[in-house]
Amino acid sequence: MHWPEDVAARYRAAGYWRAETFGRMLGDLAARYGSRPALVDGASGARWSFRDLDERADRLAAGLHAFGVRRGDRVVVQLPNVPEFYQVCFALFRIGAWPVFALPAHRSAEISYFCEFTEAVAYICPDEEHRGLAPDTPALVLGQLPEADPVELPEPSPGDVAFLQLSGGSTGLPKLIPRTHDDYIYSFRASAEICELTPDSVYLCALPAAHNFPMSSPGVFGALSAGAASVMAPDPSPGTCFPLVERERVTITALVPPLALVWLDAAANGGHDLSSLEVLQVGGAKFSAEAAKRVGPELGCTLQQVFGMAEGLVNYTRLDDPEEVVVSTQGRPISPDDEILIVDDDDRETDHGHLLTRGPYTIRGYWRAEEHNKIAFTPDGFYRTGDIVRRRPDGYLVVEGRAKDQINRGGDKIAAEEIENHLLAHPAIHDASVVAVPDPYLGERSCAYLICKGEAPAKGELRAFLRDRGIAAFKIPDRFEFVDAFPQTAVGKVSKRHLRERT
Ligand code: OOB
Repeated sequence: MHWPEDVAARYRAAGYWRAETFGRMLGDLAARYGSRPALVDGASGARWSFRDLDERADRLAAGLHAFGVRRGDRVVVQLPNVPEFYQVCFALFRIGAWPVFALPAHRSAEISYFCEFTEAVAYICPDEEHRGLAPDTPALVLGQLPEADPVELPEPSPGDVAFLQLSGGSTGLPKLIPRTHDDYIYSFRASAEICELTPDSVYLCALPAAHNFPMSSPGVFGALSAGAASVMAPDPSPGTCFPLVERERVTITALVPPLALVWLDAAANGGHDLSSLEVLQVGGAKFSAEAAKRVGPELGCTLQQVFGMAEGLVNYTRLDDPEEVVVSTQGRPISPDDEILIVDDDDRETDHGHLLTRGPYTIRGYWRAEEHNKIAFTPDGFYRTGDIVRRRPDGYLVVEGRAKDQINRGGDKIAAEEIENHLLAHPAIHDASVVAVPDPYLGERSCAYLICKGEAPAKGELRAFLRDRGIAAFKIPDRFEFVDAFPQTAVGKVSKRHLRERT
């Protein structure tokens, strides 16, 4: 699962891995930036300084330790965008326990799976109603988290796993991504540099805080590492965020493409002073060149395209890149040591095909997924991203498509197989195949093609059935189509390409 020792030594020698841990990083930041704002609660206006965050992390670490949380234990964390999100992260990092970052949209099917699979010792959730999502795991509710006087806790090693992030996935069950202190801290420090963050920058966390993009690209961790403040927005709508941009003089934020479109349209109506905004990052799904061209003129800020993945590799357009590069590419990697390999279906090198990558912050394997790792990684440690890209002569990447069996619904990732398995549990369904269909707003929506055993169930009944199985709402297919048979490939597998072409 880890990097070979000679590779690790190279990353240390190059200065990427600096033998730092999250816990120590926060202590150093508190010493350096003390009373400067670290986190602002967008809803209440509460402000936490670097020192506040450091002290609250220590008190919570002591409380969680007294509760029984130990080094290496897993704790499923499902919290909204509030400063406490980061208090919980740093408290667990100080103990050396691993947060498992669930999304706010996850429901009982996902949460109970994460708790069981990771053998979590606790589930930290937003409110009392969430307790029931994981009935067998002790729940700790926001607002009642255990705090105690700080205790001495041994520091974890920089090479240790710091947390488990979720993969977008293309298999029946989501895979867990082990990120270490060394590798993650490098990725957001280098990102903060690329995004030119200074202590006077103000980052707006508009997307769900648990997602890798607003967490580390450069995200809140990158902002903290640069001594900058982060504003936690309760939701990403212009109605919520525009007043926050104005009030807090936000300089940089990150959105997925559909939200960027909503922001562009809302900005045209005026009413808020967005002049502090210097950089709008857009990523998570392909941002069309037409929409990209609108950002500069209509929002008065620099667009930065971000093509990243929770498994590691993140590409950015640079802030001084010419417009042509910014609107028509998805950037280039963070690190000179990010290795990019583009191959055809037979793993022969080309400049337009499957993207494989390896580097100082890209994992070498999913956690407890030995069989899947044989498919998802090459024997020499390259991660098969499942993305189809083209590399331009200048080294910039253009995302051209996807080979993985996934729907990218405006940045929300849906593994087709996961939804097919839920549909197959319905007594009237004989076979199911879930595919992406193009959508002008979300980029893609999901469509379930179904073969029924007898009479087709009502579509409303199917939606209710999936809701009752406890899956996140964004995974419920936008469309259902009933068919007698699926088109097949030459070898007799379901041809999703032909299914997609039917719509
Ligand atoms: C980000 O991370 P994930 O793990 O939710 O999803 C990764 C996948 C990529 O493999 C790719 O298929 C797609 O999302 N993707 C993009 C994209 N950015 C991500 N596809 C086209 N254009 C883009 N700009 O989505 C993520 C993680 C860190 C930073 C930004 C995004």
